[in-house]
Amino acid sequence: MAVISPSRRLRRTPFSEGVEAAGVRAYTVYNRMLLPTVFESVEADYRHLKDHVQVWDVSVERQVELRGPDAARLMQMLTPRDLRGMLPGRCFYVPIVDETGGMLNDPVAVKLAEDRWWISIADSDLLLWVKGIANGYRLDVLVDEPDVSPLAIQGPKSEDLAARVFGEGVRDVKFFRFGRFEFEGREMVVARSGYSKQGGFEIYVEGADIAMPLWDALFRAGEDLNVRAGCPNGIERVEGGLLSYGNDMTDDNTPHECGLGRFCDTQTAIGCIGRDALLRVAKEGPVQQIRALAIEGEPVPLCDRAWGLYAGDIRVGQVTSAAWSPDFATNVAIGMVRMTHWDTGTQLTVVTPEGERVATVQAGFWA
Ligand code: THG
Repeated sequence: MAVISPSRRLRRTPFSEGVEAAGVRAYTVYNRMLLPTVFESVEADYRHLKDHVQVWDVSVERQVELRGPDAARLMQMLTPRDLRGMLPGRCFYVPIVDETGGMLNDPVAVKLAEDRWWISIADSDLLLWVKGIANGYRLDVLVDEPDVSPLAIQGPKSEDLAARVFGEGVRDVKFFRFGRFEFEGREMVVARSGYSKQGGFEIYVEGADIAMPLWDALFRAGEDLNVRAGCPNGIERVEGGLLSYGNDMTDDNTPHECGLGRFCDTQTAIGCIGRDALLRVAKEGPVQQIRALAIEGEPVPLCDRAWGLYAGDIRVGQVTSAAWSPDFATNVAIGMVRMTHWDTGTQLTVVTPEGERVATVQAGFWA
């Protein structure tokens, strides 16, 4: 494949210097910004992530900030997850839906205060939708993208590394909650979260000027922990069933099709723009749903277009992410499968660019 030409439209991040010095080998584009995908190799990065600790430049997880008296009302308009019980200091994984119940994004909502929220977005232009709603409904709320760039610490040794830089107090931060911790005189939001199943933290770095000092401090502090630069790993996240917006689901899918029904309280999410549409579709139940699939044979190539899933000649779904898993010694995959063929153990044919393979519907994800 050819390289991508750099330009101002393709944004660098406040950590790009560090990422380049660490020897990044490949990037993807996410929210019009650079997201590393490979350092040593996807397999070597995977092994290291599962055994040690990595620091990830996930600046592409841009924040949509809501600030003002109508912030909480606006947040609830965006999602069918009931936010009434959500206290400041909490993070919620929230499906965001349009008026048809279609998924627009699957961010992490961070409640800083009753009148101040960050929506830590996946790869779609959510800012435009949120600004449109705020203005269309004449809400008393400011909506913008602040200078905040998340930096993730992921892997089994991430708590030790975080404690060395932010103090022992970070050990008490519970999953999907955050605390405020000081670094070089600056208060930082540090949450226990991240796009891996290996555990870790996400630091919401406010102000590009403090980004490289924090990056450097983490690498200095983690030398004997074998800390390395890393990135969301294409093998590990499929094993763990972490969905990728734009890959595994789009605005054509409801949260229920995405297996995100557990994050919907559509009955009580009063004000949610997609509520009526979701109440209608939820009555019938989804006719297709995300499934874990094992694909037999040699390692599959990267999945850059949907691979058809067939039962004989009949198309019954598609595979949207796949990778060879060294730990499970099979190709692990995420697909959308029609109801008639989604039961555990169902054997299907997947058409990969390298030919047909047997794909078996799994009971759940691997990790
Ligand atoms: N962290 C932050 N922002 C993000 C991501 C992140 N923005 C982009 C992208 N990732 C959004 N998508 C996801 C997908 C999965 C999860 C978080 C964001 C996730 N899911 C857990 C799971 O499925 O096991 C836990 C969900 C829960 O129980 O609440 O973490 O990673 N800041």
